[in-house]
Amino acid sequence: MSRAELESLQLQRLKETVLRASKSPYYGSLFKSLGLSPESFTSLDSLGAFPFTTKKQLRDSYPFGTLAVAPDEVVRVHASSGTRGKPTLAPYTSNDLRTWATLVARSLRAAGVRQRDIVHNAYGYGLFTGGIGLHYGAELLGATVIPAGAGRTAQQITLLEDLGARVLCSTPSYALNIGYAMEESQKPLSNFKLEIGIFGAEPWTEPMRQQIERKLGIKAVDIYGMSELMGPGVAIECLEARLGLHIWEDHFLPEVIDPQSGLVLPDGEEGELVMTTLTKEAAPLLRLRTGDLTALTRESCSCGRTMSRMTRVRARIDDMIIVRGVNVYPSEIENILLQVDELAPHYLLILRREKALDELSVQVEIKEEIQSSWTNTEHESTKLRELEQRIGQLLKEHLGLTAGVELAPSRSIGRSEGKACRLVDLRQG
Ligand code: DLL
Repeated sequence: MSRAELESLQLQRLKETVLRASKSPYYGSLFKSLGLSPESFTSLDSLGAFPFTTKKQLRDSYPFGTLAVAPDEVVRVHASSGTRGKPTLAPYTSNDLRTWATLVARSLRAAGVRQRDIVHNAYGYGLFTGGIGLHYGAELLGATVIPAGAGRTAQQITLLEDLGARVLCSTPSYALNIGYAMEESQKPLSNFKLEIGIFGAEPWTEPMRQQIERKLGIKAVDIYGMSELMGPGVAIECLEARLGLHIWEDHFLPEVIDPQSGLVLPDGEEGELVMTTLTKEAAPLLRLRTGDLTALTRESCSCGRTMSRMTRVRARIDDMIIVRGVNVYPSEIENILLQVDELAPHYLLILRREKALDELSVQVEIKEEIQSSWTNTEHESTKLRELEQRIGQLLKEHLGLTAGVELAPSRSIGRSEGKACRLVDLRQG
């Protein structure tokens, strides 16, 4: 689709969306207080005059303030992970579910999944949209789905080996966990038929992608989504380029803003992703601030797809840590740690408050083979201390961060089955 065709479709769908949204209690009263009528939206640019919707506003309108259809038209409800307070709910009409499955099928196709494939789905099933979202999309594509869900890792490995899945879907941290468990089971990679991984739902880095690809012998593809918008399948990397995630712009209208000023940023500049849904019926959203940091590009992609791409989400704005005046995101620390050869990709960031100052300590596991080659040698403690100092220096040099570094024994840091929890905040006691 050309840009002009796409924009005309977007405008038509935006007008329908605004009309639909005006029927919800939340947007209805907002339109009234702003003196706006759905007819005010005459161009895509006119959306710029509309205020943002924040996650706090969604939480405050819990449970169904943004519902724009009669309750009996709702056929399913999911919820955001709710790691920060009350969850927000995501209601769907039957059309919404059809659109969702279609977009996940389209995403999987772009990631190289085919009808003949076996898809092992290790995203959690339930209120979280990962499991069920990937499930119905893969089925619509005609693939065979193994609804493994998250957890029981030993059984996952048996199923992967016996059923010969070519595609693994999970969070990146769980994929790594599965990779380590496969290694520990001492089964050679040649026993498995895995070739593609569809990983998302949490921030991850390029070095993490390389580690996962090496451990599992696959190509890893980044998939983005959010329950309030739909679930997984809002954007995905194409297998051909894996250079930014194509946003399905016939269903979502993306903007990137400066999180402080709220001004819309030009393509290529990193800021907060803001999304407007274009086809959602049950709970349409206008200019939702996602809290995710990314940049947009409308440059053409070598795969031939014309829809814009977003760069890999660098971080959630809410996850920013401020240590002694330095602002840092967990993924930036991950980027450094995973490039140190002696370290395993398992880490935890612990934030404490000492005499009114925030202190960060970085706990990271040392690779098992390194640990065993140093254990009980004369230089063990010197080597450990030198490595801690080297990591501390790298964090200082690259991020300006002063942090304590603690090397943790192999397998001592808890493994994730869903979204990894990297930060332990002990500041409130
Ligand atoms: O995580 C939906 C999903 C499921 C996406 C499976 C991909 C795969 P929520 O639980 O509502 O929905 O969390 C949404 O997760 O705002 C981002 O902060 C983060 N997130 C999702 N995908 C990515 C990604 C699902 N590829 C929140 N990279 C979003 C980085 C991601 N962060």
